Amino acid sequence: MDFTLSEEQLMIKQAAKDFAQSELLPGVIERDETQTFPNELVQKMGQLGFLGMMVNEKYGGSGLDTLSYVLAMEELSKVDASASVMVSVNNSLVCWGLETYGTEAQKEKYLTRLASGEIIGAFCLSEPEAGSDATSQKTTAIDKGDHYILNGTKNWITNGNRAEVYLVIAQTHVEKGHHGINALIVEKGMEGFEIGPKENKLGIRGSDTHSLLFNDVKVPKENRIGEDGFGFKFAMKTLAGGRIGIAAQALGIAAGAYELALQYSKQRKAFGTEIANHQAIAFKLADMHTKIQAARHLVYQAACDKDAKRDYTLSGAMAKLYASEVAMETAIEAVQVHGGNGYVKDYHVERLMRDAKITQIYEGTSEIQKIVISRSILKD
Ligand code: COS
Repeated sequence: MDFTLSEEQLMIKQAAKDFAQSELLPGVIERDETQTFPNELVQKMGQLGFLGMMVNEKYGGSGLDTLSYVLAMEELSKVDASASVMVSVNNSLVCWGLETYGTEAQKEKYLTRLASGEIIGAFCLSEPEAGSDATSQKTTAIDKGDHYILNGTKNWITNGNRAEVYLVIAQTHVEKGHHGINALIVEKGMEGFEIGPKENKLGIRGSDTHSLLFNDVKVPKENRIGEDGFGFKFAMKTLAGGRIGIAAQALGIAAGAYELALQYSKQRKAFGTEIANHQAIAFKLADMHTKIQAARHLVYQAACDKDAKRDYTLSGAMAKLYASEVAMETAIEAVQVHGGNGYVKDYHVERLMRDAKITQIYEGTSEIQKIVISRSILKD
């Protein structure tokens, strides 16, 4: 594969890098500590087109390819994974799902505002008892003719409070199992829709994660995405692309940690020389660099598969599985290279280490990726 980037792709990568350095880096430690992320920063990401990167321009998006999106995700994630998860969920799960499967009316009403970043969306599949086992949906959407009545609880929802539009997966026909599940567009403020307390998380602490409670929420039928019973397929297809975004986030966290370790190792002296001159450190850097490049190829491959309209379920799962392992490993080693300084917040690597962990968990744990990969290679 030739991953030579076009001029446009290089410009996007540079724009994301500049934005990360000038706007995200200042205050990233405080945002992590206080678990906050100012609206102005979200608005700026919207103005720069980061929130609807792959959406067609006619719906207010930037009309870019997946590889450009991945490049931007990588650069943003090097500095602030809380910002990049917002970007990933809005782009891959919410906008892509609506653009691909929504009706024209749904796109006009919701997609245009989501793609421009005027509002943010959330994707609501996980429940207290349905994370990896996603078919076991307890949230119900009972068909009442021209509307559904939605009841249940969703857990660990990214953009939980910030979002205005929520894509909610719920069971309509229990007897049909996963073929009876629907995806509904729920708006903030609908009667009976409550946002639970914010989760106090290990990492990506600037991103707001909440549980959501639905108590007899009346959702119009025109808010259903796709045919009756399409909801589980919708979730699976959407997540297959979402995993490319999270793989790119993991890649960015790994690359960010590596760059900090490299820089530090050329400055810090021990035993009369820069620590990079000690083979113990140089070999760590060599391992990091090699694994990151391997992860990058997997991530770019998955993005290129999506752009070329090839099946990307397998390549996306492999990219997420590997890149998230590399992120965790690299961030731990970057802390080690920094020694005592790595353990304090000012040097950023401890935050990257905490942020890395979630990439092995959300949008399908590493174990789920192995199910997807093994089923794919065994089915032929
Ligand atoms: N694209 C389209 N359809 C898919 C699909 C994909 N990538 N993956 C699964 N499906 C379909 C299957 O084809 C099947 O439909 P049919 O019965 O019509 O053939 C249906 O989904 C159920 O699939 P399966 O029988 O394989 O279900 P399982 O419960 O055995 O496992 C996994 C499905 C494990 C792959 C799924 O539950 C999963 O991805 N879980 C993780 C969910 C997740 O990522 N949670 C995190 C929440 S988002 S932060």
